Amino acid sequence: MKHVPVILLALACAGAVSTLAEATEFRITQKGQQFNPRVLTIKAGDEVVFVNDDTGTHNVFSESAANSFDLKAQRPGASTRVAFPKAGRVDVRCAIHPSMRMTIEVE
Ligand SMILES: [Cu+2]
Repeated sequence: MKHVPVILLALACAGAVSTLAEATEFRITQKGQQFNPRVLTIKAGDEVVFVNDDTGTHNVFSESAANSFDLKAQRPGASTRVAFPKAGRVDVRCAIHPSMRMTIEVE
């Protein structure tokens, strides 16, 4: 009888990748001068990788004091990991393109 490794199946089916520290890693892309997804709910301690899939530079930053960050100039193809240690709503913007907006709810 064949034994299926259940834990591996569970990891393969999850939409996000768990790390050893129990933090979950999410991914937000920037393409066509839009964030995808536009709304994301995560837990305090989780991490988000911001990926620039566009042809131009972006400058992602947080407008919220709860989790403040500024990725500065992020070139096409670059990805940057950000940790979100505190609960609260985080409004994410691009300093170069004011129409780029998204929200991360940190629970
Ligand atoms: Cu931008």
